Amino acid sequence: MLVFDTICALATAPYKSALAIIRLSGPKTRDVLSHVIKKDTDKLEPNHAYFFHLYEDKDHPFKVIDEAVVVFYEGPKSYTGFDMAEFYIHGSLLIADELLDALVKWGARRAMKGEFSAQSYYNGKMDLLKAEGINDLINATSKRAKTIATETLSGKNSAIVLDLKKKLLDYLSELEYYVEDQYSQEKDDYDEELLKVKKSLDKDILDLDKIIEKTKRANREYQGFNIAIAGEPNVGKSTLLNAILGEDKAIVSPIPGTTRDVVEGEKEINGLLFRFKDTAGLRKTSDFVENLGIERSYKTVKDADLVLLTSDCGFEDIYKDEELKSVLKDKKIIKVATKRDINTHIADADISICSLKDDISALTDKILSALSLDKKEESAFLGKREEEYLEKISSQMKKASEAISETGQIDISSDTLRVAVAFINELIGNSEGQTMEDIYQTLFSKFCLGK
Ligand SMILES: Nc1nc2c(ncn2[C@@H]2O[C@H](COP(=O)(O)OP(=O)(O)OP(=O)(O)O)[C@@H](O)[C@H]2O)c(=O)[nH]1
Ligand SMILES: [Mg+2]
Repeated sequence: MLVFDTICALATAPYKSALAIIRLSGPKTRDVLSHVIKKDTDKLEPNHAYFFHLYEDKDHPFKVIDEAVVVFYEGPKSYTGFDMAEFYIHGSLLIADELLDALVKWGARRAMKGEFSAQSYYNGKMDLLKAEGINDLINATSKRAKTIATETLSGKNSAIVLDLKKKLLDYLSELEYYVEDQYSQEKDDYDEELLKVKKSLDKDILDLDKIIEKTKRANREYQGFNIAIAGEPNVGKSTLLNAILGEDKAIVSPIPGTTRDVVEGEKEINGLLFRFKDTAGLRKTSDFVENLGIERSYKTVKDADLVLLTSDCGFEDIYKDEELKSVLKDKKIIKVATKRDINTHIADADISICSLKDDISALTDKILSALSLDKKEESAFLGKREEEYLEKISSQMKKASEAISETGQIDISSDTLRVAVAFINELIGNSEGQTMEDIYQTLFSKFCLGK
Protein backbone atom coordinates (compact mmCIF):
# COMPACT_ATOMS: atom_id res chain seq x y z
CA MET A 1 0.00 0.00 0.00
CA LEU A 2 1.18 3.51 -0.81
CA VAL A 3 1.98 5.33 2.43
CA PHE A 4 2.80 9.01 2.44
CA ASP A 5 5.69 9.00 4.85
CA THR A 6 9.01 10.81 4.48
CA ILE A 7 10.93 9.94 1.33
CA CYS A 8 14.29 10.81 -0.19
CA ALA A 9 15.91 10.34 -3.60
CA LEU A 10 18.53 11.61 -5.97
CA ALA A 11 16.63 13.98 -8.31
CA THR A 12 19.40 14.42 -10.88
CA ALA A 13 20.84 11.83 -13.29
CA PRO A 14 22.94 9.14 -11.60
CA TYR A 15 26.25 10.18 -13.19
CA LYS A 16 29.35 12.01 -12.06
CA SER A 17 28.65 15.72 -12.56
CA ALA A 18 29.36 19.18 -11.11
CA LEU A 19 26.35 19.13 -8.82
CA ALA A 20 23.66 16.68 -7.76
CA ILE A 21 20.35 17.34 -6.06
CA ILE A 22 18.82 15.19 -3.36
CA ARG A 23 15.23 15.66 -2.33
CA LEU A 24 13.63 14.92 1.00
CA SER A 25 9.88 15.23 1.46
CA GLY A 26 7.27 14.23 4.00
CA PRO A 27 5.86 14.97 7.44
CA LYS A 28 9.16 14.12 9.21
CA THR A 29 11.39 16.32 7.04
CA ARG A 30 12.37 18.75 9.82
CA ASP A 31 13.14 15.89 12.17
CA VAL A 32 15.30 13.99 9.67
CA LEU A 33 17.04 17.21 8.71
CA SER A 34 17.77 18.03 12.36
CA HIS A 35 20.19 15.05 12.52
CA VAL A 36 22.29 15.98 9.49
CA ILE A 37 22.72 19.77 9.90
CA LYS A 38 23.72 21.79 12.94
CA LYS A 39 21.05 24.50 12.68
CA ASP A 40 17.90 24.32 14.77
CA THR A 41 15.41 23.16 12.13
CA ASP A 42 12.50 24.96 13.81
CA LYS A 43 14.27 28.18 12.93
CA LEU A 44 14.82 27.39 9.24
CA GLU A 45 13.52 30.12 6.99
CA PRO A 46 11.52 28.59 4.10
CA ASN A 47 12.78 29.04 0.51
CA HIS A 48 16.09 30.39 1.76
CA ALA A 49 19.39 29.01 0.43
CA TYR A 50 21.65 27.99 3.35
CA PHE A 51 25.22 26.81 3.17
CA PHE A 52 25.66 23.87 5.57
CA HIS A 53 28.04 21.10 6.43
CA LEU A 54 26.12 17.83 6.13
CA TYR A 55 26.81 15.20 8.78
CA GLU A 56 25.96 11.55 9.08
CA ASP A 57 25.10 12.44 12.68
CA LYS A 58 25.45 16.05 13.73
CA ASP A 59 26.03 15.01 17.39
CA HIS A 60 29.15 13.10 16.32
CA PRO A 61 30.51 15.59 13.84
CA PHE A 62 33.67 13.71 12.93
CA LYS A 63 32.02 12.44 9.74
CA VAL A 64 31.21 15.26 7.32
CA ILE A 65 29.43 13.97 4.21
CA ASP A 66 29.73 17.15 2.17
CA GLU A 67 29.28 20.89 2.31
CA ALA A 68 26.21 21.91 0.37
CA VAL A 69 23.50 24.43 -0.33
CA VAL A 70 20.26 23.38 1.38
CA VAL A 71 16.83 24.85 0.76
CA PHE A 72 13.92 24.09 3.09
CA TYR A 73 10.36 24.41 1.74
CA GLU A 74 7.54 24.51 4.21
CA GLY A 75 4.36 22.57 3.36
CA PRO A 76 1.87 23.21 1.92
CA LYS A 77 3.86 25.75 -0.10
CA SER A 78 6.18 23.15 -1.62
CA TYR A 79 6.16 20.94 -4.72
CA THR A 80 4.79 17.97 -2.80
CA GLY A 81 2.64 19.89 -0.32
CA PHE A 82 4.66 18.38 2.58
CA ASP A 83 7.70 19.94 4.23
CA MET A 84 10.61 19.40 1.86
CA ALA A 85 14.34 19.95 1.62
CA GLU A 86 16.64 20.00 -1.37
CA PHE A 87 20.38 19.41 -0.98
CA TYR A 88 22.64 20.77 -3.72
CA ILE A 89 25.65 18.56 -3.15
CA HIS A 90 28.85 17.92 -5.14
CA GLY A 91 28.00 15.62 -8.03
CA SER A 92 29.59 12.41 -6.82
CA LEU A 93 27.46 9.30 -6.55
CA LEU A 94 29.38 8.30 -3.41
CA ILE A 95 28.40 11.54 -1.67
CA ALA A 96 24.81 11.13 -2.87
CA ASP A 97 24.67 7.59 -1.50
CA GLU A 98 26.18 8.59 1.86
CA LEU A 99 23.66 11.38 2.28
CA LEU A 100 20.74 9.13 1.27
CA ASP A 101 21.95 6.48 3.76
CA ALA A 102 22.08 9.14 6.48
CA LEU A 103 18.56 10.38 5.68
CA VAL A 104 17.29 6.79 5.78
CA LYS A 105 19.09 6.21 9.09
CA TRP A 106 17.15 9.15 10.58
CA GLY A 107 13.73 8.01 9.42
CA ALA A 108 13.29 8.69 5.71
CA ARG A 109 12.69 5.96 3.13
CA ARG A 110 14.14 5.76 -0.40
CA ALA A 111 11.41 7.02 -2.75
CA MET A 112 9.90 5.03 -5.60
CA LYS A 113 9.73 6.50 -9.11
CA GLY A 114 7.44 9.51 -9.36
CA GLU A 115 6.62 9.41 -5.66
CA PHE A 116 7.28 13.13 -5.06
CA SER A 117 4.69 13.95 -7.76
CA ALA A 118 2.32 11.34 -6.26
CA GLN A 119 2.63 13.18 -2.91
CA SER A 120 1.87 16.41 -4.70
CA TYR A 121 -1.27 14.92 -6.29
CA TYR A 122 -2.28 13.37 -2.95
CA ASN A 123 -1.99 16.79 -1.27
CA GLY A 124 -4.16 18.39 -3.96
CA LYS A 125 -1.29 20.44 -5.41
CA MET A 126 -2.02 19.28 -8.97
CA ASP A 127 -4.47 17.11 -10.89
CA LEU A 128 -3.48 14.15 -13.04
CA LEU A 129 -3.47 16.19 -16.26
CA LYS A 130 -0.86 18.54 -14.84
CA ALA A 131 1.20 15.70 -13.38
CA GLU A 132 1.32 14.01 -16.77
CA GLY A 133 2.21 17.32 -18.39
CA ILE A 134 5.31 17.58 -16.20
CA ASN A 135 6.38 14.06 -17.12
CA ASP A 136 5.78 14.73 -20.83
CA LEU A 137 7.92 17.85 -20.59
CA ILE A 138 10.82 15.90 -19.08
CA ASN A 139 10.54 13.20 -21.76
CA ALA A 140 10.14 15.51 -24.75
CA THR A 141 12.63 14.65 -27.50
CA SER A 142 12.08 17.48 -29.97
CA LYS A 143 11.35 21.21 -29.88
CA ARG A 144 7.76 20.60 -30.96
CA ALA A 145 7.28 17.91 -28.31
CA LYS A 146 8.53 20.35 -25.69
CA THR A 147 6.15 23.08 -26.91
CA ILE A 148 3.20 20.67 -26.83
CA ALA A 149 4.10 19.54 -23.30
CA THR A 150 4.45 23.16 -22.13
CA GLU A 151 1.03 24.01 -23.58
CA THR A 152 -0.58 21.11 -21.73
CA LEU A 153 1.11 22.22 -18.50
CA SER A 154 -0.56 25.60 -18.55
CA GLY A 155 -3.65 24.24 -16.81
CA LYS A 156 -5.72 24.98 -19.93
CA ASN A 157 -6.67 21.30 -20.27
CA SER A 158 -7.92 20.96 -16.72
CA ALA A 159 -10.05 24.07 -17.30
CA ILE A 160 -11.53 22.61 -20.52
CA VAL A 161 -12.45 19.36 -18.78
CA LEU A 162 -13.90 21.08 -15.70
CA ASP A 163 -15.96 23.38 -17.92
CA LEU A 164 -17.35 20.38 -19.79
CA LYS A 165 -18.14 18.63 -16.53
CA LYS A 166 -20.07 21.66 -15.33
CA LYS A 167 -22.11 21.73 -18.54
CA LEU A 168 -22.89 18.01 -18.34
CA LEU A 169 -24.01 18.40 -14.73
CA ASP A 170 -26.31 21.26 -15.82
CA TYR A 171 -27.85 19.09 -18.57
CA LEU A 172 -28.24 16.27 -16.08
CA SER A 173 -30.17 18.39 -13.63
CA GLU A 174 -32.41 19.70 -16.44
CA LEU A 175 -33.07 16.19 -17.75
CA GLU A 176 -33.89 14.95 -14.29
CA TYR A 177 -36.30 17.80 -13.83
CA TYR A 178 -38.15 16.78 -17.03
CA VAL A 179 -38.31 13.14 -16.01
CA GLU A 180 -40.09 14.16 -12.82
CA ASP A 181 -42.11 16.99 -14.25
CA GLN A 182 -43.08 15.76 -17.73
CA TYR A 183 -46.67 14.93 -16.85
CA SER A 184 -47.43 18.40 -15.51
CA GLN A 185 -46.26 20.24 -18.64
CA GLU A 186 -47.72 20.77 -22.06
CA LYS A 187 -46.10 18.28 -24.41
CA ASP A 188 -44.93 21.01 -26.81
CA ASP A 189 -43.19 23.01 -24.07
CA TYR A 190 -41.57 19.86 -22.87
CA ASP A 191 -40.26 18.93 -26.34
CA GLU A 192 -38.97 22.44 -26.92
CA GLU A 193 -37.00 22.53 -23.66
CA LEU A 194 -35.52 19.13 -24.36
CA LEU A 195 -34.56 20.22 -27.84
CA LYS A 196 -32.59 23.10 -26.31
CA VAL A 197 -30.62 20.67 -24.14
CA LYS A 198 -29.94 18.43 -27.13
CA LYS A 199 -28.77 21.38 -29.25
CA SER A 200 -26.34 22.51 -26.59
CA LEU A 201 -25.09 18.99 -26.04
CA ASP A 202 -24.55 18.48 -29.79
CA LYS A 203 -22.46 21.63 -29.92
CA ASP A 204 -20.33 20.39 -27.01
CA ILE A 205 -19.87 17.06 -28.81
CA LEU A 206 -18.60 18.89 -31.92
CA ASP A 207 -16.19 20.95 -29.80
CA LEU A 208 -14.95 17.87 -27.97
CA ASP A 209 -14.42 15.96 -31.22
CA LYS A 210 -12.27 18.82 -32.50
CA ILE A 211 -10.21 18.59 -29.32
CA ILE A 212 -9.86 14.81 -29.82
CA GLU A 213 -8.54 15.40 -33.35
CA LYS A 214 -6.01 17.90 -32.01
CA THR A 215 -5.06 15.47 -29.24
CA LYS A 216 -4.37 12.71 -31.75
CA ARG A 217 -2.23 15.10 -33.70
CA ALA A 218 -0.37 16.29 -30.60
CA ASN A 219 0.31 12.67 -29.62
CA ARG A 220 1.73 11.84 -33.04
CA GLU A 221 3.85 14.97 -33.10
CA TYR A 222 5.11 14.32 -29.57
CA GLN A 223 6.14 10.73 -30.40
CA GLY A 224 7.87 11.67 -33.65
CA PHE A 225 7.52 9.93 -37.01
CA ASN A 226 8.98 6.74 -38.44
CA ILE A 227 10.04 6.98 -42.08
CA ALA A 228 11.08 3.80 -43.90
CA ILE A 229 13.39 3.98 -46.92
CA ALA A 230 12.59 0.92 -49.04
CA GLY A 231 13.18 -0.39 -52.54
CA GLU A 232 15.23 -2.83 -54.60
CA PRO A 233 18.94 -3.39 -53.92
CA ASN A 234 21.54 -0.87 -55.09
CA VAL A 235 19.08 1.91 -55.93
CA GLY A 236 20.74 4.31 -53.46
CA LYS A 237 18.69 3.92 -50.26
CA SER A 238 21.65 4.06 -47.90
CA THR A 239 23.12 7.01 -49.81
CA LEU A 240 19.77 8.78 -49.41
CA LEU A 241 19.73 8.07 -45.64
CA ASN A 242 23.24 9.50 -45.30
CA ALA A 243 22.26 12.60 -47.31
CA ILE A 244 19.16 13.17 -45.14
CA LEU A 245 21.09 12.76 -41.88
CA GLY A 246 24.13 14.66 -43.14
CA GLU A 247 26.45 11.92 -41.85
CA ASP A 248 27.98 8.64 -42.97
CA LYS A 249 25.60 6.42 -41.03
CA ALA A 250 25.04 3.51 -43.41
CA ILE A 251 27.57 1.59 -45.49
CA VAL A 252 27.27 2.40 -49.21
CA SER A 253 28.72 0.20 -51.95
CA PRO A 254 28.02 -0.73 -55.58
CA ILE A 255 27.41 -4.34 -54.50
CA PRO A 256 23.65 -5.12 -54.37
CA GLY A 257 22.63 -6.47 -50.97
CA THR A 258 25.04 -4.29 -48.97
CA THR A 259 22.55 -3.31 -46.25
CA ARG A 260 21.43 -6.31 -44.23
CA ASP A 261 19.94 -4.87 -41.06
CA VAL A 262 17.80 -1.80 -40.50
CA VAL A 263 20.01 1.28 -40.10
CA GLU A 264 18.30 4.06 -38.19
CA GLY A 265 19.06 7.73 -37.67
CA GLU A 266 17.12 10.61 -36.09
CA LYS A 267 16.74 14.06 -37.52
CA GLU A 268 14.78 17.09 -36.35
CA ILE A 269 12.96 18.87 -39.17
CA ASN A 270 10.91 22.00 -38.37
CA GLY A 271 11.22 21.15 -34.67
CA LEU A 272 9.70 17.67 -35.20
CA LEU A 273 11.49 14.40 -34.59
CA PHE A 274 11.85 11.95 -37.48
CA ARG A 275 13.38 8.47 -37.30
CA PHE A 276 14.64 7.49 -40.75
CA LYS A 277 15.09 3.76 -41.30
CA ASP A 278 17.21 2.46 -44.16
CA THR A 279 16.33 -1.14 -45.02
CA ALA A 280 17.80 -4.12 -46.86
CA GLY A 281 17.07 -4.06 -50.62
CA LEU A 282 14.05 -6.19 -51.56
CA ARG A 283 14.82 -9.10 -53.90
CA LYS A 284 14.49 -12.86 -54.19
CA THR A 285 17.65 -14.42 -52.80
CA SER A 286 18.82 -17.72 -51.37
CA ASP A 287 21.16 -15.98 -48.92
CA PHE A 288 19.84 -16.89 -45.47
CA VAL A 289 21.09 -13.77 -43.66
CA GLU A 290 19.98 -11.42 -46.43
CA ASN A 291 16.50 -12.97 -46.25
CA LEU A 292 16.33 -12.26 -42.52
CA GLY A 293 17.20 -8.64 -43.35
CA ILE A 294 14.49 -8.51 -46.02
CA GLU A 295 11.88 -9.75 -43.53
CA ARG A 296 12.88 -6.80 -41.32
CA SER A 297 12.49 -4.47 -44.31
CA TYR A 298 8.84 -5.50 -44.73
CA LYS A 299 8.20 -5.07 -41.01
CA THR A 300 9.83 -1.63 -41.00
CA VAL A 301 7.64 -0.55 -43.92
CA LYS A 302 4.57 -1.94 -42.18
CA ASP A 303 5.26 0.05 -38.98
CA ALA A 304 6.23 3.30 -40.73
CA ASP A 305 4.18 6.50 -40.79
CA LEU A 306 5.55 7.22 -44.25
CA VAL A 307 7.53 5.22 -46.82
CA LEU A 308 10.15 6.68 -49.12
CA LEU A 309 9.82 4.18 -51.94
CA THR A 310 13.04 4.40 -53.94
CA SER A 311 13.92 3.32 -57.45
CA ASP A 312 16.56 4.18 -60.04
CA CYS A 313 14.60 2.77 -62.99
CA GLY A 314 10.82 3.15 -62.42
CA PHE A 315 8.15 2.04 -60.01
CA GLU A 316 6.04 -0.43 -62.01
CA ASP A 317 8.10 -3.52 -61.17
CA ILE A 318 8.21 -2.73 -57.47
CA TYR A 319 4.49 -3.37 -57.20
CA LYS A 320 4.91 -6.88 -58.64
CA ASP A 321 6.32 -7.79 -55.24
CA GLU A 322 3.10 -9.05 -53.62
CA GLU A 323 4.37 -8.84 -50.05
CA LEU A 324 5.51 -5.25 -50.56
CA LYS A 325 2.18 -4.43 -52.18
CA SER A 326 0.36 -5.75 -49.16
CA VAL A 327 2.47 -3.87 -46.57
CA LEU A 328 2.21 -0.68 -48.62
CA LYS A 329 -1.57 -0.85 -48.55
CA ASP A 330 -3.02 2.27 -46.87
CA LYS A 331 0.49 3.68 -46.35
CA LYS A 332 1.53 7.20 -47.10
CA ILE A 333 4.20 6.92 -49.79
CA ILE A 334 6.59 9.28 -51.54
CA LYS A 335 8.06 7.76 -54.71
CA VAL A 336 11.67 8.89 -54.84
CA ALA A 337 13.53 8.46 -58.15
CA THR A 338 17.23 8.21 -57.25
CA LYS A 339 20.46 8.93 -59.17
CA ARG A 340 18.95 11.94 -60.97
CA ASP A 341 22.41 12.71 -62.41
CA ILE A 342 22.39 9.52 -64.49
CA ASN A 343 18.67 8.63 -64.69
CA THR A 344 16.71 11.62 -65.89
CA HIS A 345 13.49 10.04 -67.17
CA ILE A 346 11.80 8.00 -64.49
CA ALA A 347 8.07 8.19 -64.96
CA ASP A 348 5.63 8.27 -62.09
CA ALA A 349 8.02 9.67 -59.42
CA ASP A 350 6.95 12.26 -56.85
CA ILE A 351 10.47 13.62 -56.63
CA SER A 352 13.73 13.01 -58.40
CA ILE A 353 16.95 13.34 -56.43
CA CYS A 354 20.72 12.91 -56.68
CA SER A 355 21.70 12.12 -53.09
CA LEU A 356 25.35 12.70 -53.90
CA LYS A 357 24.97 16.40 -54.56
CA ASP A 358 21.37 17.66 -54.24
CA ASP A 359 20.07 19.66 -51.35
CA ILE A 360 17.48 17.43 -49.66
CA SER A 361 15.18 20.28 -48.53
CA ALA A 362 12.78 19.62 -51.45
CA LEU A 363 12.39 16.06 -50.14
CA THR A 364 11.92 17.15 -46.50
CA ASP A 365 9.25 19.65 -47.62
CA LYS A 366 7.45 16.77 -49.36
CA ILE A 367 7.70 14.66 -46.19
CA LEU A 368 6.16 17.45 -44.11
CA SER A 369 3.31 17.95 -46.52
CA ALA A 370 2.65 14.18 -46.96
CA LEU A 371 2.18 13.95 -43.19
CA SER A 372 0.17 17.23 -43.12
CA LEU A 373 2.80 18.80 -40.90
CA ASP A 374 3.40 21.85 -43.05
CA LYS A 375 0.80 23.93 -41.25
CA LYS A 376 1.21 24.68 -37.58
CA GLU A 377 -1.85 24.09 -35.47
CA GLU A 378 -2.56 24.66 -31.86
CA SER A 379 -2.31 21.42 -29.93
CA ALA A 380 -4.54 20.03 -27.25
CA PHE A 381 -4.23 17.29 -24.67
CA LEU A 382 -1.24 15.01 -24.67
CA GLY A 383 -1.04 11.30 -23.90
CA LYS A 384 -2.77 8.08 -24.92
CA ARG A 385 -4.65 7.96 -21.60
CA GLU A 386 -6.16 11.39 -22.25
CA GLU A 387 -7.02 10.46 -25.85
CA GLU A 388 -8.84 7.31 -24.73
CA TYR A 389 -10.78 9.08 -21.99
CA LEU A 390 -11.84 11.93 -24.29
CA GLU A 391 -13.12 9.36 -26.81
CA LYS A 392 -15.07 7.54 -24.11
CA ILE A 393 -16.59 10.82 -22.89
CA SER A 394 -17.55 11.84 -26.43
CA SER A 395 -19.13 8.46 -27.11
CA GLN A 396 -21.28 8.69 -23.96
CA MET A 397 -22.35 12.22 -24.90
CA LYS A 398 -23.37 10.99 -28.36
CA LYS A 399 -25.46 8.20 -26.83
CA ALA A 400 -27.09 10.74 -24.51
CA SER A 401 -27.92 13.03 -27.42
CA GLU A 402 -29.46 10.19 -29.44
CA ALA A 403 -31.53 9.11 -26.46
CA ILE A 404 -32.97 12.63 -26.04
CA SER A 405 -34.31 12.46 -29.62
CA GLU A 406 -36.30 9.38 -28.80
CA THR A 407 -39.30 10.08 -26.63
CA GLY A 408 -39.26 8.25 -23.37
CA GLN A 409 -35.51 7.69 -23.36
CA ILE A 410 -34.61 10.58 -21.09
CA ASP A 411 -33.60 8.33 -18.23
CA ILE A 412 -31.14 6.57 -20.59
CA SER A 413 -29.81 9.96 -21.60
CA SER A 414 -29.17 11.03 -18.03
CA ASP A 415 -27.59 7.65 -17.19
CA THR A 416 -25.10 8.00 -20.05
CA LEU A 417 -24.31 11.60 -19.10
CA ARG A 418 -23.60 10.38 -15.59
CA VAL A 419 -21.12 7.85 -17.02
CA ALA A 420 -19.50 10.67 -19.04
CA VAL A 421 -19.08 12.70 -15.84
CA ALA A 422 -17.54 9.65 -14.11
CA PHE A 423 -15.00 9.37 -16.97
CA ILE A 424 -14.13 13.06 -16.56
CA ASN A 425 -13.51 12.46 -12.85
CA GLU A 426 -11.22 9.55 -13.66
CA LEU A 427 -9.37 11.61 -16.26
CA ILE A 428 -8.45 14.34 -13.79
CA GLY A 429 -8.06 11.93 -10.88
CA ASN A 430 -11.11 13.01 -8.98
CA SER A 431 -13.03 9.77 -8.91
CA GLU A 432 -14.09 7.94 -5.80
CA GLY A 433 -13.59 4.60 -7.55
CA GLN A 434 -9.87 5.20 -8.16
CA THR A 435 -7.50 4.20 -5.39
CA MET A 436 -4.16 5.93 -4.93
CA GLU A 437 -2.51 2.58 -5.83
CA ASP A 438 -4.35 2.44 -9.18
CA ILE A 439 -3.28 5.97 -9.96
CA TYR A 440 0.30 5.32 -8.91
CA GLN A 441 0.51 2.21 -11.10
CA THR A 442 -1.02 3.75 -14.23
CA LEU A 443 0.78 7.04 -13.98
CA PHE A 444 3.41 7.98 -11.42
CA SER A 445 5.32 4.69 -11.63
CA LYS A 446 6.34 5.75 -15.16
CA PHE A 447 7.99 8.94 -13.89
CA CYS A 448 11.67 9.40 -13.12
CA LEU A 449 13.12 8.69 -9.70
CA GLY A 450 13.24 11.91 -7.68
CA LYS A 451 10.35 13.47 -9.64
N1 LIG B 1 25.51 8.41 -59.76
C1 LIG B 1 24.91 8.21 -58.63
N2 LIG B 1 25.19 7.13 -57.90
C2 LIG B 1 24.55 6.94 -56.75
C3 LIG B 1 23.60 7.84 -56.26
N3 LIG B 1 23.11 7.38 -55.10
C4 LIG B 1 23.77 6.22 -54.85
N4 LIG B 1 24.62 5.96 -55.83
C5 LIG B 1 25.53 4.79 -55.93
O1 LIG B 1 24.74 3.61 -56.03
C6 LIG B 1 25.39 2.52 -55.37
C7 LIG B 1 24.45 1.87 -54.39
O2 LIG B 1 24.17 2.80 -53.38
P1 LIG B 1 23.60 2.36 -51.94
O3 LIG B 1 23.21 3.60 -51.26
O4 LIG B 1 24.53 1.45 -51.26
O5 LIG B 1 22.33 1.56 -52.42
P2 LIG B 1 21.27 0.74 -51.54
O6 LIG B 1 19.95 0.93 -52.15
O7 LIG B 1 21.43 1.07 -50.11
O8 LIG B 1 21.72 -0.76 -51.77
P3 LIG B 1 21.47 -2.05 -50.87
O9 LIG B 1 21.90 -1.74 -49.47
O10 LIG B 1 22.30 -3.09 -51.49
O11 LIG B 1 20.03 -2.40 -50.96
C8 LIG B 1 26.64 3.12 -54.73
O12 LIG B 1 27.75 2.86 -55.55
C9 LIG B 1 26.34 4.61 -54.67
O13 LIG B 1 27.51 5.40 -54.73
C10 LIG B 1 23.30 9.01 -57.05
O14 LIG B 1 22.48 9.86 -56.73
N5 LIG B 1 23.97 9.13 -58.21
MG1 LIG C 1 21.88 -0.01 -48.50
